[in-house]
Amino acid sequence: MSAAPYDSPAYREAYSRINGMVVVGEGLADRHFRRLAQLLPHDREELLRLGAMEARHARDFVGCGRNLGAKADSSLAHRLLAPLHQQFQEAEARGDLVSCLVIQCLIIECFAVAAYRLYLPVADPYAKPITAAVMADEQEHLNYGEQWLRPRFTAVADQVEACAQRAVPVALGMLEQLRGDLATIGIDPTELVAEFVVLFQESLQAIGTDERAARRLVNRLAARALA
Ligand code: PL3
Ligand code: FE2
Ligand code: FE2
Repeated sequence: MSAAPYDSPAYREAYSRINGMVVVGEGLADRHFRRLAQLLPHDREELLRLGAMEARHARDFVGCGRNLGAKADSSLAHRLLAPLHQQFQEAEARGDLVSCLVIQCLIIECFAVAAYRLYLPVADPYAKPITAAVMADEQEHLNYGEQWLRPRFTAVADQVEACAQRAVPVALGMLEQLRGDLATIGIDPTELVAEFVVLFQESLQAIGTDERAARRLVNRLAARALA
């Protein structure tokens, strides 16, 4: 997919909205990890460290926008990310730690890895190394969630599935509103959904879901976004 040139007004405008999504999403991830640090005192230090990485990602991506002369447009981002954040808060309020972990460490992190993977080949020379470094961090965040859930799989399987049913459509719904802007910066939105599906299925399998069940679940949840 061919992107508009980095220095064109069209690119800059689309970038400010996508960059807003990324910066607000990273800030939210920071808050979620700090909540998780409270909920899991045993892993407090590690979770605070992961949160601090998210805060740095937010700052680094602000720099990417600044480098292109694009100011992050966060109003759309706040609106689009609110439902997912709300699901996290509701889960926390009812003491559903498993859903908190699934929302942040599996769904949001799979989404981030998928997005940055597709952005990497079309990123400008300033953003490219930053994106590559961030991607490696996100993988670590994903791994944290997988490692927590895997040994407890039998006990948490139903909660994981119920959470995915609610949160994955909301996560993919955000992309609907970004399709045009993604295309303008060179990311095929349908490919992004497909990449997310692959990663999320892998995550479900990594925690113990059998392959057939994981494939059926993700395909069902992504059917609308892929149509
Ligand atoms: C987890 O660490 C952070 C979650 C961030 C959410 C990312 C939203 C991505 C939307 C599509 C962005 C394409 C990538 C462009 C990068 C400037
Ligand atoms: Fe991040
Ligand atoms: Fe992350």
